[in-house]
Amino acid sequence: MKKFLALIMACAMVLSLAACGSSSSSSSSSTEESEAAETTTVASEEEAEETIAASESAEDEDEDSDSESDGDLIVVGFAQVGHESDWRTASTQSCQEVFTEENGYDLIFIDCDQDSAAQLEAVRSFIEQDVDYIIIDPIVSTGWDTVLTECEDAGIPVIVIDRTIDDSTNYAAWVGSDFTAEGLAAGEWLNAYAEAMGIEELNILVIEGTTGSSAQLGRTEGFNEIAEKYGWTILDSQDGDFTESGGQEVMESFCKSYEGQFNVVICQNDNEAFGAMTAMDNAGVTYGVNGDVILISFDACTAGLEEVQAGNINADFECNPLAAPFVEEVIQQLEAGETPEQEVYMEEHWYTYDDTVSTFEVNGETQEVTVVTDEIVDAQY
Ligand code: GYE
Repeated sequence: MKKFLALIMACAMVLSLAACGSSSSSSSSSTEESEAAETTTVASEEEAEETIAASESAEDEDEDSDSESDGDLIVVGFAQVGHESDWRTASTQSCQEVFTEENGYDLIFIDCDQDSAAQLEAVRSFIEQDVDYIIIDPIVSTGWDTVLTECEDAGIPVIVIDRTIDDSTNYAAWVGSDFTAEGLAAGEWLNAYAEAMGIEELNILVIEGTTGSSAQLGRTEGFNEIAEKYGWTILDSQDGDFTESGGQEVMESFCKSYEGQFNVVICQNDNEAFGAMTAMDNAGVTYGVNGDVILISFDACTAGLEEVQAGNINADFECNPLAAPFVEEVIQQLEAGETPEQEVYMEEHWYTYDDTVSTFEVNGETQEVTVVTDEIVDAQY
């Protein structure tokens, strides 16, 4: 019954969300790590597989004792950012593959279409439905304290996935990526690459992700720190909303305003890079390993890696979207009355066309570069 009600309400929510307007976002200058962090883990795939296997075998036992019924399913509400990018599609699929009925879950999925007001509404609808757990991938990093207190008052644990929440520590755990580390790596790789290629002056254009999202804040902060360190010129930095059309639009205007003045374009995700490539093609600007412009991207989804392998994107800094198995692990720990790790970082790689730069340093730590091969492209999400 709970499940049936939940289904009706989820459908109603999706319809009402579809009717909502387009994205509204607030911004924050703080990218400080959540104070909730007491313990930190780097996610390992084996661990997650063990958890899934454990929950599957627990379910087999249920079936054996013939106690399996809808009421036994763990009801999970997931307020997803939207469907703006290849990364997002992989993240959604990861959740839908893990939180299945076979694994003992009833997943109520809401696509918030990059609209932060709709996302708050989605979380409140989960509270009304009295779900067992709420997963939030926060579109923006602020504005969360009130609704998270409401979740706590209702006794529903919240797990934050991917992007961070910067104005509240009122959640059980977070699983995601270190966006500042990604930005720092992109900057130091660029420095090493420019040196290797004998390029002395860097004039940079940046297409940022959604303003106020922790992915945009972290990647911008990390890259800007390196740009300042080496005295590079950032000609302009604009929001492309993590979409291909956004990237194309921003790059079209950059090509007009900065014609002949730039030799680096940084896109904060692959889809923006695809749009930027179209805009540069149309404007007759060459990019990639044989072009006039060094093109850097983030995410490293399959289509992004194909562009790296083709030499169109010089370097792609991975952001791993397959967090759902680790979220499941957190839920299983909470089910068992244990305290989960409060921060779990996804493992990520830095991908390039060739080994012009094979290692570089970030704050004294050596970073390896992975040259993209067919096997890597085939194995990627
Ligand atoms: O980089 C982008 C997506 O939050 C890390 O969101 C994620 C970002 C990702 O739209 O492609």
